[in-house]
Amino acid sequence: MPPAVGPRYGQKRVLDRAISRASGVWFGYSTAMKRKYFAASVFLLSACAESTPPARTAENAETAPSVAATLPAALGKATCAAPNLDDLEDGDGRSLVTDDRGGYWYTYKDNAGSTVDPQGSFVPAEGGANGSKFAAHMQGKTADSGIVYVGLGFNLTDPMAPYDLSAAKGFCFQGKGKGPVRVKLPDVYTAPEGEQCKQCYNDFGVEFTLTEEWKEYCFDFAQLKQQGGWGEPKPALTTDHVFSIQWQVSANATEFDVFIDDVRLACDAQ
Ligand SMILES: [Ca+2]
Ligand SMILES: [Ca+2]
Repeated sequence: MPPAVGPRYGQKRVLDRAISRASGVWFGYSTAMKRKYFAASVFLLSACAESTPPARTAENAETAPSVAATLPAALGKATCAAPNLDDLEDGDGRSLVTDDRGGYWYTYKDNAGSTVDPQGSFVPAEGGANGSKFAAHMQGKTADSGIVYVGLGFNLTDPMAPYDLSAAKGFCFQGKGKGPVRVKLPDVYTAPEGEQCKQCYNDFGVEFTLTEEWKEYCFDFAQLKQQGGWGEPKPALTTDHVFSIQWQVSANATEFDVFIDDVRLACDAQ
């Protein structure tokens, strides 16, 4: 099933947290000395943590894994003859199997106390767009403080691999519910699975606000931006090496109720 998809803290942040926990033992030592002593254990801690929060500074880039020299090959290529990514109508947790696609839906969340339902195995919810039977759904509440994130998404392929969406100009989906949402597309330069980024998870995306009624949202790939102030800035989404599509809520203390349906590629001919 799906790999870890959440963002991570910077190592310094984790380090300082570990130092803080052990402060009673460290009386008389400078913070710099404590950081140095803790470095090895914190490296292990950050390497093993499945959903540690995002790197928001560049100061510890030199401690991150080395960058791979070449991009991994795309597993498949979308065509505009088969633009549908998923309509959930078969009632299972796998996106539409066509053009080498067919990755699985999942939800994910931080370790700061946010809640999300469903969690674990994904089952489509009843009540889809345009009178259809099923949609993808998540609901819950984000934690009051800390760096929070919850999300719903699917990988384009299974096993998870880069996939070529460059035949399309963008994508569309139906959405309804409650909450500020960022739809984002982890690509080969922003997802750790691409083996290119040292400070990953600042994916190209765009914010929108859901309404109570179903509505179609369409975005060109060229509209998608990274967030400012963290991660590794890139000029644009690498449309021929995309891993996933995710709908994420990142505001603190926010109740969310997100329904997504009829996810498809948008092509010039449409
Ligand atoms: Ca399915
Ligand atoms: Ca549906």
